[in-house]
Amino acid sequence: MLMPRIIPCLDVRDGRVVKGTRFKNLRDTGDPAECAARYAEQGADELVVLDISATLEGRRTRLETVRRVRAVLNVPLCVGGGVRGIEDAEALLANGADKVGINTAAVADPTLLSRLADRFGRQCVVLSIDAQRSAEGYRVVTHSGNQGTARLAAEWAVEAVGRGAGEILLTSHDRDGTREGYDLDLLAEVRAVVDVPVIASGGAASTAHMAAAIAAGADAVLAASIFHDGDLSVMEVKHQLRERGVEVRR
Ligand code: 0VR
Repeated sequence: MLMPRIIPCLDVRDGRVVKGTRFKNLRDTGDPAECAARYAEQGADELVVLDISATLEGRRTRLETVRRVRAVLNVPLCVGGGVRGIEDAEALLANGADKVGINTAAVADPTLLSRLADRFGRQCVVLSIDAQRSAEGYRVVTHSGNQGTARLAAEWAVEAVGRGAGEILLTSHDRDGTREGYDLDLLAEVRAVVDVPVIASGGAASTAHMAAAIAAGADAVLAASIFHDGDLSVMEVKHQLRERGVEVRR
């Protein structure tokens, strides 16, 4: 059994780290490279940078942000947000990303996943699923949470892994930024149907939340708010998880 990874997430808009709730009301929380260096120092096992730039200019600075974060990071780096195809993925990987997160473009054209896996290896291909609870179940949402789809999270995860996704970044849109804890039902549903690593995301506010997600089958736990707001350091999270009997990397 691999040790679970603790993954801080930098939501970056136009070159600045931002944080909101349910993808709205975004506030500036710092410089990406400074945040990355702090988390690496604290013992993060991996870092996710999610580019949610609204402007073309912001998307142009994305590669500069990746280069600056890469320069200070000594752990794997996954970059997502606005990745539309092979060229975008290649540019990110060439500038220091180890993995690329894809959401909207993969829902629009699922064959993109197999083309990415064939070209770069499936370990580089992270399918990002943003899911919203609905009467029919957990519905996949795209376009930064602004677009509902007919896809249900678990069945989309199965299809995507079959097409080459090597990992699933599973974000509860309902829990994002709320500090209410991960959506464990969503996690259990996806965990039950795929055998690739699953990263729990959205809602973390305590080590108890993280331990619960790990117990529900998460291979990694991602958090943004609690790290950016300084509630907990990665080091404190790891110490508290060890006290709970969860073995994590030193
Ligand atoms: P926390 O609840 O703060 O730990 O959030 C973790 C995770 O939900 C966020 O880092 C990130 O996935 C939110 N995503 C998006 C977004 C935030 C704002 C705008 C767009 C998006 O497209 O994923």
